[in-house]
Amino acid sequence: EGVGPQDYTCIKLKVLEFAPETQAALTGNKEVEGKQIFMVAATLRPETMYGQTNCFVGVDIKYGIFKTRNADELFLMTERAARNMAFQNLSPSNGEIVKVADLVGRQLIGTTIKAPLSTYPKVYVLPMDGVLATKGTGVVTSVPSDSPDDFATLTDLKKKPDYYKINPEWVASFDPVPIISTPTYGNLAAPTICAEMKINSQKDKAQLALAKDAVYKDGFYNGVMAIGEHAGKAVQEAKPLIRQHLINIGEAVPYNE
Ligand code: A2H
Repeated sequence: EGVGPQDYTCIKLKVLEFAPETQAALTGNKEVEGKQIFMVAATLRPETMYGQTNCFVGVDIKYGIFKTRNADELFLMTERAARNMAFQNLSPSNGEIVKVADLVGRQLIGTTIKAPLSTYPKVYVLPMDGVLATKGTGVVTSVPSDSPDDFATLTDLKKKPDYYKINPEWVASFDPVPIISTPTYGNLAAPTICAEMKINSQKDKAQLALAKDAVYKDGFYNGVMAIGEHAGKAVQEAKPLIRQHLINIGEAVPYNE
């Protein structure tokens, strides 16, 4: 990271229902009532969105709900991301940031969202240790089929729901979905490489960094879509098409930092 500008796709994860205490805290907030709230996740792999099983936040990270250029829509993300977006034509006016609520990641755990293209109609917001407040939006959408970090974290949560203070039902039926196939890692690249490298937890950071690199490169250069409108096409070809489609239908926005 930090080598140069990064072209992200920000995926709009529509909030269906906040965790109960958070819903209570937001009730009566006139700026929030009647608005559609989106948790906004920055990704480098828009073509993997079919495989979303959940979304990750950092429990101690501070988030805000911000006005956007669309009066009916609010974005939930870090203030740092809101500041960047304010100079990318995504806020009410150039350079303007309007925050309507403050939240901390812990309050978001258990919130349900609608993740664009996901085969699961409703997924949960869950905790991840490694979410950085200083990258993207501080919200990470989880694709455990193709991201070793996401797979290792989801596996931790399934093994130790009490330790991570989550309801086991929020993870139990959410298995990785085969979405991309490669000759080296088959159609579940992240679970395959985690097994091969004996990665047992999100805490295996050095191993995960190597796995992430290997799967990312292999998926990009050798991957073929196994699901969706572009099934059978190379990932390299499908990636910009899926990205543009999500932007066209209003479910994603381009974002740079
Ligand atoms: B990627 P780069 Cl399937 N903290 O999206 C930690 N990680 C973050 C983050 C944050 N604040 N914001 C974004 N990310 C993750 C999908 C994906 C991603 C797949 C495979 C690999 C992969 C689903 N998660 O990233 O440091 C997001 O996860 C491997 C590079 O800017 C985002 O893309 O290069 C990626 O890290 C951005 O990482």
